Amino acid sequence: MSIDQDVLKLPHDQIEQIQLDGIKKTAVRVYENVPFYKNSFDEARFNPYEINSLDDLSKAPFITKQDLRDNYPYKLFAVPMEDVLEIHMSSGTTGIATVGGYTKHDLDIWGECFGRGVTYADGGPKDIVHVCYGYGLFTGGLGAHYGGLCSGATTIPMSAGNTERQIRVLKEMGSTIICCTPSYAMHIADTAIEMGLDPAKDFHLRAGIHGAEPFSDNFRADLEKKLNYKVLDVYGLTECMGPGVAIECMEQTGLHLAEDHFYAEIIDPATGKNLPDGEWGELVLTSVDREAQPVIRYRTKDITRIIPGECACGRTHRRIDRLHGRTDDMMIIRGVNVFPSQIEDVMETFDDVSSWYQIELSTKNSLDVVTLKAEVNPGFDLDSVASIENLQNSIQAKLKTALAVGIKVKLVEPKSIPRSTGKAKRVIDLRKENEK
Ligand code: DLL
Repeated sequence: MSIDQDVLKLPHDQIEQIQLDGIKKTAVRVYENVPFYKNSFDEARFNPYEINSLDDLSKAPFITKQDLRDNYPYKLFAVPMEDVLEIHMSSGTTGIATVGGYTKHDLDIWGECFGRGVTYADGGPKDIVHVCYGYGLFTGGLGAHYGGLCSGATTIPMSAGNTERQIRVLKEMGSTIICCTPSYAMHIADTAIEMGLDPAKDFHLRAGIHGAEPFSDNFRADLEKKLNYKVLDVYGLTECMGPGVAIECMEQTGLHLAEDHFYAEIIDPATGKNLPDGEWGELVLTSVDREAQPVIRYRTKDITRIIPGECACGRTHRRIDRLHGRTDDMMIIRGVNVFPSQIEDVMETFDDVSSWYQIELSTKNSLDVVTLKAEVNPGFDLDSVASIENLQNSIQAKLKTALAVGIKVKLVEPKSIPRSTGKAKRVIDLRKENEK
């Protein structure tokens, strides 16, 4: 496999033709091979033999995570099991895990999609790609691994964890592109600094391909400064392949969808109706050519928008905006809808507060209580009660004005919030436990 750069610059009507041709075949294939689709298309009176334009797809019913769970483990496979070469699974922390199956073709496409990200970072055979997403059922490690190989780069399968060894390898083996969650990249940088190194000089990184969790522009700027490299955001999900569905280029103005493999719609999550380009809503994805487990109109619950217009890099595949959260991240606090990213936006306006935070939801006297634990930056005097109270009160007041809801702020010492080698846990919901 190698990365075809021409397909990334095709006129958009040709990309749409690839999408239409692929989806026509895929919709018929799932209808004929997967009982779930036969039933759901019939129920919605959607005829897969009559797709004549991409707009016709909006008549198809959605598929949700619950449908994937209900069909656990293999009932959504559209090929015989002997054609399935690999299986991945989502973590299943909020219920039954969801499964993803891949044929040889699906693995090739996956490698190509993530490998595009390596080339977006101007990377290729001369690069050393250091993969410290977790290997295993999580799609991060192997997805980035296949991408590294497909781009022709030397690929180091570090997996996540053992941070001191990551640092030694980064320093001694000349890794130029690092792939891991943004929070783990920050943890690696901070640990290196604590070890007396200057990762901006001692590492040889040019780029990081970071994703699997939201991260703010400030967090990105901080990372870029500490590691002296450029951060490209990568999006993906187990249900639709894994990382590489969309990746940023060096312009950092949104993530190019791999439009020859995925058709994206943005819908209003409340009504399910399609929204025009530019408007924020829920991302819905359809597989163009996945074999083992294609999805038709998968509701991702991720909130983004299609960025109108073309990217300055000249690639024609449309871009989605950086994700600000998921419809199910939304907390309803005393009737007010609040997203963690809104809290983060307020916190970022305070210089003494770092980007490590955790939101704790609890119940007291049947009322929701939200406590924001935020680490102060090293150097802030936590021994001075007056200065802590002052800062806590100012953050609380600003949150109240911005969100119209009372949030208790508790400033904590640097490094007191647990670090993760994978996705950072930003919200801890204790409300069910409090009810017991
Ligand atoms: O997180 C796949 C992945 C691995 C993506 C490595 C990027 C890099 P899941 O564990 O199934 O798969 O979680 C998918 O993570 O629906 C989003 O809510 C969130 N997510 C993924 N990428 C981003 C991102 C992997 N770049 C879920 N920004 C998705 C924000 C992201 N959230």
